[in-house]
Amino acid sequence: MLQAADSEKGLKRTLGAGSLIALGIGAIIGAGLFVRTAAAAGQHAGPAVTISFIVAAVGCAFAGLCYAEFASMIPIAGSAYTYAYTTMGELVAWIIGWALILEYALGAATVSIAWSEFLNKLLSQFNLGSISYEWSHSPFEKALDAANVMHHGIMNVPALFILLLLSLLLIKGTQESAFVNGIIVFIKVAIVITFIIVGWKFINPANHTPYMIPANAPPATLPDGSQYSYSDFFRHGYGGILTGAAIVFFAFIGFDAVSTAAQEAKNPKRDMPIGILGSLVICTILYILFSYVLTGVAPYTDFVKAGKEASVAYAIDTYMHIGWLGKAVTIAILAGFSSVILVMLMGQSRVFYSMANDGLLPKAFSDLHPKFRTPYKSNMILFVFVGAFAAFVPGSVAGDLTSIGTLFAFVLVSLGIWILRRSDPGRVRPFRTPLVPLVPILGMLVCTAMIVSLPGPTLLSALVWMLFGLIVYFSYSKSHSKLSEGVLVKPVDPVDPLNPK
Ligand code: ALA
Repeated sequence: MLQAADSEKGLKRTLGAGSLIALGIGAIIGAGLFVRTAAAAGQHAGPAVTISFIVAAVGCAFAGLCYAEFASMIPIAGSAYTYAYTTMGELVAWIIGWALILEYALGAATVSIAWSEFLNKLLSQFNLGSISYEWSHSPFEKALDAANVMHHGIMNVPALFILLLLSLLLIKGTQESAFVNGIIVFIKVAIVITFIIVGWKFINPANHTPYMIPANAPPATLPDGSQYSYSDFFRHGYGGILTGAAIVFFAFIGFDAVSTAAQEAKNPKRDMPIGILGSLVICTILYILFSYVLTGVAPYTDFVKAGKEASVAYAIDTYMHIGWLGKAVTIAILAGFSSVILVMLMGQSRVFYSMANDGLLPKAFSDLHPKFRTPYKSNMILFVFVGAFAAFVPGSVAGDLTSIGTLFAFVLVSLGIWILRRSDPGRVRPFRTPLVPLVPILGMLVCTAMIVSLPGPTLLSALVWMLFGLIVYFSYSKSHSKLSEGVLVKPVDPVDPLNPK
């Protein structure tokens, strides 16, 4: 990390504001929009999931401005881990790095589980049968089929399959993926806009009335036959909107990718905030319109029942009856998810790479392939780790953990900007977060509010994960740290398949 400063100085400044916005949009539209929106609407916010998107976007905007200051100040392309290491010391960096594992690794697992849902949908849309419930769900899920037979998940094989495929692609590090990624970004945005325009005519005003879930809403029957009650504070009204925000927050994850391109921006001072906020604003508008149409086409209660899986394709097939659109959406979503998984797996291996270079993780995480120059061992270890979650954990749990990890990193980054302004006021800051400390404080507040609104057991799992991280740090990383040994090694940068130099 410290050392990486030298090796990354050579990046060319080629990106203008428009390219930065496109980069952000490409990294963010995925399972958050196409899967988690329906879950948030069905279980917590109802049609008011549109407001959830605004709350999540506000949290992202505050944190995003803080990210931009770090990104412009520290002369390397990197993640929050790198910023923290340089400015707040090793322990905070470790904590952020450990939280980022939740963001990237579990984010990849969540999207691969969503990929599995849509693959099954595609097979049924083309009458090609389906992968059985048992082999496309985690052991923690069960559902009644049409014949009233109960099925229990065993393992999510399609999720594992797509992860394997993309891990192999990353190991090979083909530069063609940058081109393919560009096409996928275009398809993703096109399909969102098409759904909004075509779906608008199918909105049934009754589905939007009342707009927030009332406290006395009747319970819905889940696919496993049990009842889902809306009486809990976080399952109706404003509490529901807040939990909805924490869930759809997933849809914004990845916008910090823009900040990692700070060194390639032509004019970071002007273009970084435009890139970060521009992609956020455009996505927020698309997300609000999309979720407005989705909850207008189908009643929100459908999304806890039959339409729980592959919800967008379900709504089109069930209420709009436009066969071609359902199929086109499913294909586009499968392609779109693949690009998000790729970015997340790559982001994770980059974070591992930096941590291993600093000595905090074993060297295997930074070993490069002799021919492909990619961190292949790290990619393989990551596949096993992410694959275990994808195969055996429900998508909703993995998704919530991803949101917690990311929100937590946002809180620390916001705090870091505030601390650094006081501890090192004279430092050169090509981009300055406006209104410090107000913006960092608001960022911390909104993100913390979203964290605490997530389900208790998931919060507990995240806490256990973070404590486990501290044990690893104090029992291994601290004593192996290159910084503490005073050893600086100049690493060779791995190939970045999505951003070839
Ligand atoms: N924002 C990305 C998605 O929604 C992670 O899939």
